[in-house]
Amino acid sequence: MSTSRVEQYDTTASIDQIAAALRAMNDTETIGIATHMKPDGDAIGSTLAVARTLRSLGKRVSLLYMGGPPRWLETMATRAERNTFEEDGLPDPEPALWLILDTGSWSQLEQLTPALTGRSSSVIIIDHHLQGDAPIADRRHVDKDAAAAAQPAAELCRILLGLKSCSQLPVEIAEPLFLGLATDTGWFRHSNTKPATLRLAADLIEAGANHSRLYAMIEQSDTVGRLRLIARALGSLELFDNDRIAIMKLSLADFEHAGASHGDTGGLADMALVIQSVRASAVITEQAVKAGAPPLTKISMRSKEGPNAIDVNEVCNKLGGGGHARASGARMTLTLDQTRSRVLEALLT
Ligand SMILES: [Mn+2]
Repeated sequence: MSTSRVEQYDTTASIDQIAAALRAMNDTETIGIATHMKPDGDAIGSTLAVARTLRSLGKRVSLLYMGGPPRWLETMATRAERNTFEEDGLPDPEPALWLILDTGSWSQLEQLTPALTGRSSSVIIIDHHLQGDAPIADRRHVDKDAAAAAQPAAELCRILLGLKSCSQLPVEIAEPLFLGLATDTGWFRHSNTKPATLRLAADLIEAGANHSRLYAMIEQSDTVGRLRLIARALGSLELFDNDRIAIMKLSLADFEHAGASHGDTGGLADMALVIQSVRASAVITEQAVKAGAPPLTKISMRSKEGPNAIDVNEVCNKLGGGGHARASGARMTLTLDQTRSRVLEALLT
């Protein structure tokens, strides 16, 4: 009799074991490092830090970003650290090992799927999300209590470099890690900010991370187009359920009129949470598709801490997505208005 069960998306390898596996890599073999589509501060920060650590140990590393990196990446990373799938394609030669940080979901690894399929023994995941696809990698470190992937990534860098404390990390490794922590916690304001998050942040500042420079780089370098896009999103605001639920939507025409790109939507879902009565907020954006393809939308959802807080991970699970209890997302092959109905239904039931 055979029994089948779905493998849980949980930790199967310690950071020590992952460090040992990376150390054991032959110096002629390439370690591919990748993260989720449209990488954010944590995705970039944790991958850059680990790549720089491995390179400093003489390892051959190939970093790859997919789906359009943020514009500040040019400030953070050298050209060799800014390879994109769109411009550079998959690494050549093919990596002997893939290290994926800040995701473990097929849906977030789109263009990498052919390279990763059927080779779970040579894929390692370091993540902090509640959901993922366990079959991608045999060795997974999923720290669901970590505020950012940068937390386990910092531990990996520390162990690889044989340091006692993260305060001893070289500044070029400490700074991207700080960026990951800061951006995934909304600059240490969100509920995922724990004592361990702040202790690591303190260590990284001690190591030389310049937090005010990073803040200006990330939060004070918007384009006019982004501000015009925010205006259009706020103009679309609808409130439901006694003003507890906020929904905003952006069409492709909104992006065009604002002179904005899809990379300009970061933080939009947080904005409606400034309304006292709002408990959960969703932003739905129309995505560009090839001619003849079904419509595609992206949903970004946030919720506020407090009594009877809405678990937007559960809500997004109903829509085929997921993430965290306070920050989650999904994609749907529907029109904007169809998605709006489904989002509302999922939030109200
Ligand atoms: Mn993250």
